Amino acid sequence: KGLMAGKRGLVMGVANNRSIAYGIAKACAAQGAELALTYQGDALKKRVEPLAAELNAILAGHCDVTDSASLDAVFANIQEQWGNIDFLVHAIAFSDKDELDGRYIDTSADNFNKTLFISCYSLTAVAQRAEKLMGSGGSILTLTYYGAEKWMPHYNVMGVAKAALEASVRYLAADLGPQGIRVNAVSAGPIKTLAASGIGDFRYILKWNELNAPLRRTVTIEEVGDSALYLLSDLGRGVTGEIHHVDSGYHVVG
Ligand code: 0WD
Repeated sequence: KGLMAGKRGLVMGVANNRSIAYGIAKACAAQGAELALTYQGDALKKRVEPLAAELNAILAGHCDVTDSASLDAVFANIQEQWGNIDFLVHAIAFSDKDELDGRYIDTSADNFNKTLFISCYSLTAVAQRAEKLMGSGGSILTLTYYGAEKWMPHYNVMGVAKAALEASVRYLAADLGPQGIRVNAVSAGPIKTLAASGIGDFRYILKWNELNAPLRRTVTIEEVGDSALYLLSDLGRGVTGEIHHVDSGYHVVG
């Protein structure tokens, strides 16, 4: 029963119950998916454990994408427990808070590298490992933001990372298409999460979207989750390399 019945998926990037990854995980679980969640460090483990229990999900372990051994361990763990997976959600991004304010031109080389590595390269790193566990095809989904396409105040180096992430979606889609693995992104409108709280003037961005998006409101993690279902389930079986906006239509006016 359900759009995701019989499907198993790994969801990376749940930090708490406000995380977009949690909204997607909830939507998948409600449609019958079996889930595995990763967490970044012990502090987040405490938050993720009860969410995993609520979703009947297994914990696939600690994963910091800057530590390839932790990535390998997570995928080895999944392979051991499940053998294969049908989908993967990548909802991971990071940049130094000090540089999500002010001007892009002031980005340091260190934070540029870190931001691009964690927010962009990590999708490729997980796709390399997921490919081996998606023998009969699969669906990989990442999260991006409109700041990849247009200048946005304070988004700075994260906008550059998201532009590279969106290009990665297209290249990965071409590489993995012959094996029936689809790679897509949801470009979500602004949502108040832990990661978003690091962005300068975020409340103003939310308000601006409320006033100017065609639907005259912001989106919720539940709405992002429901749209993600289309790309993760067989409903989206003909779709790959796509950047799907779930943003109350803001991208047509902004
Ligand atoms: O407005 C928003 N919130 C939008 C977010 C609009 C459009 C897109 N997005 C994207 C983000 O850029 C990100 O890619 O959605 C994705 C999920 O972000 P979120 O749900 O907004 O934020 P959050 O709940 O904080 O989850 C992101 C998590 C991290 O949380 P914190 O806040 O502790 O950094 O990404 C994970 C971590 O759990 N993460 C990592 N995971 C593994 N290794 C790493 C890392 N090195 N760094 C961050």
